[in-house]
Amino acid sequence: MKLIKTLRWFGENDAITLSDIRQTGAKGIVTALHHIPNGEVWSVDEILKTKHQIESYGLSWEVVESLPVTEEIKKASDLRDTHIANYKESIKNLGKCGIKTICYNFMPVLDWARTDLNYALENGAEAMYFSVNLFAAFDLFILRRPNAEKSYSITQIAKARELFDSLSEEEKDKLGYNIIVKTQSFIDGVIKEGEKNYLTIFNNLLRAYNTINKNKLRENLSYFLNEVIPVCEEYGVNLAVHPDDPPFPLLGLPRIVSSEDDFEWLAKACPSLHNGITFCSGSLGAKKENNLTKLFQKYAERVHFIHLRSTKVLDNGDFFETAHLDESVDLVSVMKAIIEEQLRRKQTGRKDYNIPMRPDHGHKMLDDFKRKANPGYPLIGRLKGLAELSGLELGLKFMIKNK
Ligand code: DNO
Repeated sequence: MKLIKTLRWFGENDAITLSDIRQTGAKGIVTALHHIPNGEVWSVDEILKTKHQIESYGLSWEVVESLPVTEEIKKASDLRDTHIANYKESIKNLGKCGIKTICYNFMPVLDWARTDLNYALENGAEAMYFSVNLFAAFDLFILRRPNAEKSYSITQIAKARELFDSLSEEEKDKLGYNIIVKTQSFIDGVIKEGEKNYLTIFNNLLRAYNTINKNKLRENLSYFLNEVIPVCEEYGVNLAVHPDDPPFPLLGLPRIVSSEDDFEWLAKACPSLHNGITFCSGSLGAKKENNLTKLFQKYAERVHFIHLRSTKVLDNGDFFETAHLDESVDLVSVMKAIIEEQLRRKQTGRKDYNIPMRPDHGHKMLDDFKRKANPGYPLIGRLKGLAELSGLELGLKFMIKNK
């Protein structure tokens, strides 16, 4: 019984190669068919090409991250049913090829958000940081989203203004580009690398959600799940929703996978265990009220994929990605709960007790500075996380067994 150690790979364009990954101790790959446009069918042929390529390195394709749920499905436009039909076809094809875990998210427009991709740590490594006030500055004065001021208090607006005024023109451009394009394009975001008109396009995408509140977005997720989960059941595939990152509303958009309350709703909306969760400790951990261990324990039976990293939340609400095993975040008790869940699955005859896990993100360190990896996905930083987490798992398992 063990967690399946995986690393994410972004395909041919990734500066980190499969032969790098196989030296890290990871056995599994987490990837997607990034060359297929969002909303189109993943054919058996295309799936097998990537699967065989991964296997030629002695690795296995464990998880799809992500099979993108399009904006059309999220906002229930006229194209929704066509995209859902294509999604079902892709699930079927993945199932036939033996790839049984699919991660996806239901965040409108923006997949994840950070304001600084190169936050300098004391030891010389770099992490990713989210500043509440800088994000507000982006929203109010760079994006100039209509009615944005309604999302902030007067004090926040004043702080954002002060910050904005302190930025050079170059820094302003970089902030907007990083939030809208750089952190999104490589994970199949809606705006592609090199797009010049990104501010206008982004504002238009946001505008489509003016009439979609939390309840409506929940309705759209429920509709999607009740369509696709029967196909998952038929082909033995598990879906695993990724939590919102960060787990609080941004840009006036609704958020529906951020908290215990949301997980409760999700489980009720479609009770099948194929309707599962990607337990991402780093995303969930950016909300102080989320008790990671309790949250894991309560929804453990639905967890089909695990992302482990630690998030340090500061008093002003800012957060940054601290070392994977930073003691201020109790991943030791999360890992213990994971092992207990594996034991429970084994004892109750569930076959999926070897849950896939990846160290999520990683600090940029050492030789990482010589390579152009995607933000959050350097090699050495993730290798360090993987090694630490694997040791933690082994030690805890030993203790639990010999108790
Ligand atoms: C960022 C990732 C997310 C995640 C998607 C899953 O590093 O955690 O992009 O892959 O939200 O759909």
